[in-house]
Amino acid sequence: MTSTAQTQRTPVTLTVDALVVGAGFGGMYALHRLREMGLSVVGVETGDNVGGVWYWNRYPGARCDLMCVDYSYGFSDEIQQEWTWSEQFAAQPEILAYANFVADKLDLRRDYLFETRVESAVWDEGAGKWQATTNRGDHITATYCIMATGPLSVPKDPEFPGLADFKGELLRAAKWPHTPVSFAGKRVGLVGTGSSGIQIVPVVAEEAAELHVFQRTPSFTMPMRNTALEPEYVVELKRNYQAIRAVARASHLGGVRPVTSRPFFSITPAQRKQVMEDGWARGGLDFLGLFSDLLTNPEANEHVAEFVRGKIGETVKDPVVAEKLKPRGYPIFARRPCLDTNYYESFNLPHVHLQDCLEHPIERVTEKGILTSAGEVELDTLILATGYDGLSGALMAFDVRGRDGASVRDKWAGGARSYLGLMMAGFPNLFMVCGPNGPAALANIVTLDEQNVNWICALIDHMRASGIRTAEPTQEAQDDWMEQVFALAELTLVSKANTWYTGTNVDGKPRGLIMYTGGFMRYNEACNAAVQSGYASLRFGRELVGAA
Ligand code: N01
Repeated sequence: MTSTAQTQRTPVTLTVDALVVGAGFGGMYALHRLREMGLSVVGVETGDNVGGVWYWNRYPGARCDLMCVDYSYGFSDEIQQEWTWSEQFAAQPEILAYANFVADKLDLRRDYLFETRVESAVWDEGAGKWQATTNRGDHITATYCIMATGPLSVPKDPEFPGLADFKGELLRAAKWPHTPVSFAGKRVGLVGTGSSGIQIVPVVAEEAAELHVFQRTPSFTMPMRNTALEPEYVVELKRNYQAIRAVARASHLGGVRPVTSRPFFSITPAQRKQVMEDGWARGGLDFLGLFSDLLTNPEANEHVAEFVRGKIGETVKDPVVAEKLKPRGYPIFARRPCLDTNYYESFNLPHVHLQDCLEHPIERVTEKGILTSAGEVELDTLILATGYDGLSGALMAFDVRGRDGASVRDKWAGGARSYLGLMMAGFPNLFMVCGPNGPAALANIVTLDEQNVNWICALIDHMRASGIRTAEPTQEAQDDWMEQVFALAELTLVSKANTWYTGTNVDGKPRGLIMYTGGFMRYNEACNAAVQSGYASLRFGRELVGAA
């Protein structure tokens, strides 16, 4: 749902050096870099403006749970000096304003076709180019195709039937209306208690007459303890940006979050408790960096999980509700860590009701509300925060065909496979930004976007300087990379939970952790090694197929 009716325009036929799909942080930077290199570029974006996930996700409470100092571009000192963040963790309107500020500054919009969705991208062997079509009837021929389609851009509706029957207001966190929504005096239902649902609950609870939170799997969430940025802090931040970015680029997570080399059992129980109390009191994602073996040692993980369960018990007054909110049966942080402001506290309000879908599963949506095995809950408004077909969903949502007409949908039917999360065997000159099998959601995405785009641009630069028409990874190189991805996945507890990380949230999707879990720094080293080897893992083509 966009803010305005779709703008009328006539279809265009374009021949460009590069097509960039998406105007999120990755796509915006890709378009800028490629243009700086002297290439003709066109960007295509479904929304009517830039911002990607921050354009669509306008739900109440939407806020980045990474610190702005990490979740912002570092490629331009001018941009980081001119832009001033107001809070440690910015809210969606401020992040969207930032995306627009960058787009203005770099004059990005003139090369975007907005309100336009790419429907197919097909490799034309004879021309050695990509042929793309859009839902507006456009035809784009491009030498390079950059898929900056985002790891979370295909929302997922729940499986239970009856959504179309609901006579009240139906809202989706992932595609929130651009006009204000009022909950005053309303009976509101919310399905989903991942990062989105956890942000929505406290804000809607402030206004709604009744709020029913339909929870299937409880998530672990920690206090964000967001603060306004003091002017003195901002001055220091701006003075030190270059050093901060350098630390982020050389870190495990692509950010400046504290990390430690201290294993859980290396200190006494009393010390561990104190470390966790201090981390909890500081808030933010500091807690994740308290122990080095949190995601590799199940016993250590369980101790930390129990500490957090204890905090839930201390916060939620009704012991029955507290018990239902305590996550069990999967390692803490194997699902994406959430940060909240007053999530658990909301359940102390008399008009906020936890509906336990494990005990009483949702059977269907009715005209009046939601029917569970315990009965019907009548609602005026129903909010779905039921997640996404993550990582691979975006590239499988439209028709992408490489050599011999092979489609990404077929190639990835058994699970997404790629080389460095950047390229695919059999898909020449097609690049992914933040693609599956890279660190994706396990690293700070803006640092990763910049690193990916820089790698892609360096390769394109090399190709143009050397008269190379096509580049693609060899099947062996891709298989080697995937072996590394799978071997590392075996070592981490992250693969042990049912989440969008492992694809289990989508019916029929093969289970598997399709993210590189070796950390951003090691990933970056692997990408650099590929360049230093003279791109030995890539097959280069200099002639057009069939050319004399
Ligand atoms: O989605 P999710 P999300 N009946 O998949 C439930 C990013 N993000 O939009 O777990 C009942 O985490 C489902 O239950 P279960 C972030 O990377 C970032 O919240 O399948 N419930 C789950 O509780 C995050 O990881 C920010 O049992 C059903 C929920 O829906 C990613 O987006 C903010 C159901 C989906 O949770 C996705 O988060 C927000 C059903 N039939 C999001 N079907 C930042 O701050 C699904 N559910 C940067």
